[in-house]
Amino acid sequence: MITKLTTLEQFIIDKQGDFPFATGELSSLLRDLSLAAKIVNREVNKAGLVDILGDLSTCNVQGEQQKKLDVFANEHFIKALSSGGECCLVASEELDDPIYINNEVSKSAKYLVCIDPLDGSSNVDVNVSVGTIFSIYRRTKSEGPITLDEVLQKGTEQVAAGYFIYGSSTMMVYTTGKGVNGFTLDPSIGEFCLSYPKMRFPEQGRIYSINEGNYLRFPQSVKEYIKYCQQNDKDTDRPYTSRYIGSMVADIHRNLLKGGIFLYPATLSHPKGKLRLVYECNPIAFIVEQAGGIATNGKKRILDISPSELHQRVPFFAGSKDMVNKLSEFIEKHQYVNEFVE
Ligand code: AMP
Ligand code: P6P
Repeated sequence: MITKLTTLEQFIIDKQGDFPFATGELSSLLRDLSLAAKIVNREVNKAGLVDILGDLSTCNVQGEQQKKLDVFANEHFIKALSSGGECCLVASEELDDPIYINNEVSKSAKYLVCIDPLDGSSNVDVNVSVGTIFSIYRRTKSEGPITLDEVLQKGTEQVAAGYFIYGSSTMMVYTTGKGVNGFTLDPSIGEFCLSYPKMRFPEQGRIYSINEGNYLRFPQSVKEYIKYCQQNDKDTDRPYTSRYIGSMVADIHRNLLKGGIFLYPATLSHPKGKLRLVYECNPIAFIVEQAGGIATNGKKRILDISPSELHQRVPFFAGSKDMVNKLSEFIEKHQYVNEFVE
């Protein structure tokens, strides 16, 4: 039960206090992200009312038709990060190449940000929750202009990661490696307020999230796991419940609160998996692990994968420890072979 109002601002400053030598750069970067999210939230909440729906003629690097809100979100996060001065590079799902922020202040900044500005954006038009996913790394070089190889760091190197979810309420959920905390935006004061301190997966999960429309194209191990979830077994409280929103942030957020597993395997149409390692899976994996869960590509811990390119895709299984461990039993039994799984 929360009895005291703690704003995100107060929380960030309090946590900075745990690092006596901190300059405040990370705190400022987290604030820049929360500001951009408030601006995006304002537009998402009235998407049906203004001419912001509909498709742009352009396509993003994924070859997906860009919705105006995708572009709007991308622009505003880049603007906030560029003007904040604490980040020297932004890598975005919406852009082929990273943005190198060369203004006087930013070019010597020690952080870089990888972001999916509006994940699940195809759901905006049907009023379903969407989200922003972000990941913060330190530069690996202490001088000279930042280079692309500094973006391709393992997920274990993340300084911070989190998501904003624009749903029935707007929340920020993030970690800096010392647990996961959730903040709900109070529109009446324009502040994110601590609403879910120390978030942890419930011990037992019984929700599985997967697009079963791809069933015929799943590896045998995943097919058998789905059948396991559907079997009657009182002792293990099965059948489980199937819930799939189609916005990973929303599915992960629900599973984090209620317990569950999210699965996006490699399929025939996406032989490397669909989800992106650098700005979708790594930040979510950091959150999941910090909340007591597991995140894997079926054979390897997501955070241990060395990215080979910025828009690399991976198979992604993440959630409650007991459920991911059970899936792994099926994967081991079938030696889940996928040439793209390291
Ligand atoms: P800074 O000098 O502000 O970049 O902070 C140096 C390091 O201290 C960061 O990379 C974090 O590891 C930690 N730190 C600083 N501020 C915070 C904060 N507000 N929350 C969590 N960790 C922080
Ligand atoms: P499918 C949204 O496009 C996204 O990247 C994730 O947010 C979501 O979990 C997944 O793709 C949905 O993909 O193929 O099930 O529509």
